[in-house]
Amino acid sequence: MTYDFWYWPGIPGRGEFVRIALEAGGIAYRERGREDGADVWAKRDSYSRTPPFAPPWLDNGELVIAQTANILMFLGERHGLAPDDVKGRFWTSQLMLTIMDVTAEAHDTHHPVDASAYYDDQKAEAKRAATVFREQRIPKFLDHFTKALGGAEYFGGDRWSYADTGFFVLMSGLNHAFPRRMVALSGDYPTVFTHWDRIAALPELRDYFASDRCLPFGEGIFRYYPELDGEG
Ligand SMILES: N[C@@H](CCC(=O)N[C@@H](CS)C(=O)NCC(=O)O)C(=O)O
Repeated sequence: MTYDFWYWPGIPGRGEFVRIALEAGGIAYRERGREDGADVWAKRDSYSRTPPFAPPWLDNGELVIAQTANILMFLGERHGLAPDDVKGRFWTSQLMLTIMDVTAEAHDTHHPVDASAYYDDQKAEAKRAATVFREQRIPKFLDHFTKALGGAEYFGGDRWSYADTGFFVLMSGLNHAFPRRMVALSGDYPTVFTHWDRIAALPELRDYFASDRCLPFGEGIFRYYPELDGEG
């Protein structure tokens, strides 16, 4: 069985959280939004039952599942990408929802007023939002993920889950958007920076990272504007 995976072409975006779990889990999928002639919005509008509001979504012909964290909970259960006890399942989902919260906040640093307007039209507000995000929110989240990891190798204990691969995407995205700030924080939160490296080194992801399926962040949710990265 091969999943149809739908996301915008050209950028990793929120789709990357799902894509990396599919790749790490060795789950067969087709990246439908990147195929010639694909029309993501038209496809979305074609669903009459359980329609997605926005990409990413997964379609296996029987189920159409949207919302990044929800898709991952599904994949976690179906494909063993999360612990299978109640505590572990909800803990993994909880972490993933927090990762998506941080992601939304990171997006809002460059588009704090209007997601459909140009960055140039909201630069002053972006600078203000980015300062708060950089100074207060990133450390607060890194502190939380340090506690969440505890002394364990992975969030769920002794095996990686979709929360670990999702965390990897988040750290990579933050590093793309706020490189100076992340370097400055790396000494204060060594546990989570080591964890980021640990997931980067997973043998399950080696082929993916070397493939053309793995795209640079570019102009997606995580964007690099030097003026939003502060002094470090
Ligand atoms: N909470 C949703 C957000 C989905 C979302 O905002 N998707 C973006 C792309 S990353 C989109 O295309 N949104 C179109 C829209 O909101 O109109 C999730 O986590 O999947």
